Amino acid sequence: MSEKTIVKPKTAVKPKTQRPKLWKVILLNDDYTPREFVVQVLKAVFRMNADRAYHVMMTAHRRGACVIAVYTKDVADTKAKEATELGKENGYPLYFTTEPEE
Ligand code: TYC
Repeated sequence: MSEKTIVKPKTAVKPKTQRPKLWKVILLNDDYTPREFVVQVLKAVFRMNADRAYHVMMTAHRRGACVIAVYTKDVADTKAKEATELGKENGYPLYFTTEPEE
């Protein structure tokens, strides 16, 4: 038997931390929902302050859509549904959608 020991080179193993993919919640503009109502929904469902809610609402109003925040898929879906539902209950076509981040 050989006395030689085979030394395997140690390769540094990068620890892989699995981050869940995040989903964007997007606010879509429409012609009917009152601006103030959109602001109220943004404050209530997405915990925004008045200034931020107004800014986000105006961005969607001018550009047609605005990314509101990113969450895990479950949270994004739930919040988008809840916010859309609030509009519906009040007779408005206000719509929130979700989309995966790149
Ligand atoms: N465009 C609406 C209006 O002029 C206001 C509005 C803004 C509606 C943003 C939806 O996502 C929206 N009353």
